[in-house]
Amino acid sequence: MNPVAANEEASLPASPGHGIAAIDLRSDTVTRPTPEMRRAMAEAEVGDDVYGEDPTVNRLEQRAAQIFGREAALFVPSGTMGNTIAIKLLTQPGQEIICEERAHIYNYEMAMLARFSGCVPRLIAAPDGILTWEEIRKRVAPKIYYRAQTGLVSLENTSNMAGGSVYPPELTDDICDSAHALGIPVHLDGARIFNAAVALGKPVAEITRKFDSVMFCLSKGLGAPVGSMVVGSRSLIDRARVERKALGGGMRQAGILAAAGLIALEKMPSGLAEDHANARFLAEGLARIRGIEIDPAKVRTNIVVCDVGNTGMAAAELSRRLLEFNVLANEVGGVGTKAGIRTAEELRFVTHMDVDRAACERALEAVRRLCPH
Ligand code: TLP
Repeated sequence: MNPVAANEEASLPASPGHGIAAIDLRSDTVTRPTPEMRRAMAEAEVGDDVYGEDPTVNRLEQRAAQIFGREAALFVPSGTMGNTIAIKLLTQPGQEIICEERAHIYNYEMAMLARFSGCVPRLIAAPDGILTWEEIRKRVAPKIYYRAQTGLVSLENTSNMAGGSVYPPELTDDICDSAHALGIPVHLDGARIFNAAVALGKPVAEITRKFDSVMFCLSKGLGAPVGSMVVGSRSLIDRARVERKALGGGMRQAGILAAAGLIALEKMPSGLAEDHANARFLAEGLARIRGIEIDPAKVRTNIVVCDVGNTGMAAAELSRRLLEFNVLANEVGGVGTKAGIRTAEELRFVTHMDVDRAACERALEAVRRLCPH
């Protein structure tokens, strides 16, 4: 379908905000559990998971380990906790962690890498959020006793604030091999690794096999209400269980949540391709609006980050005015830089299972109405 024609036909609420369901493109974290998940939650067999006695959590952990081709997995309440635990296990206080400047672990995790692990970030600004070994190598600390040593490289796939960009597997393999050759472990913030896998047409096990630890989220595009997982070797996961308890993440009858997680893991990855197509559709429409900068060809997963600086409106204002049309999109400026200065006017649209093509058409039409032609 011609997206422009579709936009022109798209209908908007005559009286904004009244009785029309919101089109919530703020994040894929807003997805609600499916009826099948709710039934499974109600019927879940449970026990006390701090004693290792919750059969549903145990099943979820075994299944996640199997899917990722690893020895073990741990169910954690959030992606932030999963990253925090992995970073703690792979570093020593006083070390540096190399990551991209837009990384979630640096910008949105309340400085837990410093608070819990005693590390500092060594940032790299990379085109589209995709690091290479060549760039990383230049930031590895010299082996001199009075310099803080590089303790970890942390990658994010997909790279959220860079517009859901995807690492080519040859690049991540190369980064892992090269870092390991220097004795540096590599963590993957794979909150949206299933989106990357779908975009690449490869299994998650294949694209994550060389990382020392992998965190992925059940509660984003996969639709579970709560929960993330850390996967790795048996000894890493045994130690991860201790750190999870230290953080207050020991959950008791968590099988209620794991039951939804199992469905997220088994059934939901197949729906992600549709979210990706909707994001591309949104990006193509946004690219035609004067003042909005976005390259639709770069949109390969479910995230669209566009620069709205030339629309005459700040991103925060556009976000606020979209509310009049019941369209929700977050202003996300300030995590990346251009020539060392924080980028400011960025708006993010995230597609997911609770927004269909018609909703995306309505969202686009709302942006068109607000931006001068
Ligand atoms: N991301 C959220 C916000 O915190 C920005 C979002 O709406 O995208 N890693 C990545 C790459 C993430 O995008 C997120 C959440 C996390 C980790 C943390 O997951 P939670 O929210 O479960 O702690």
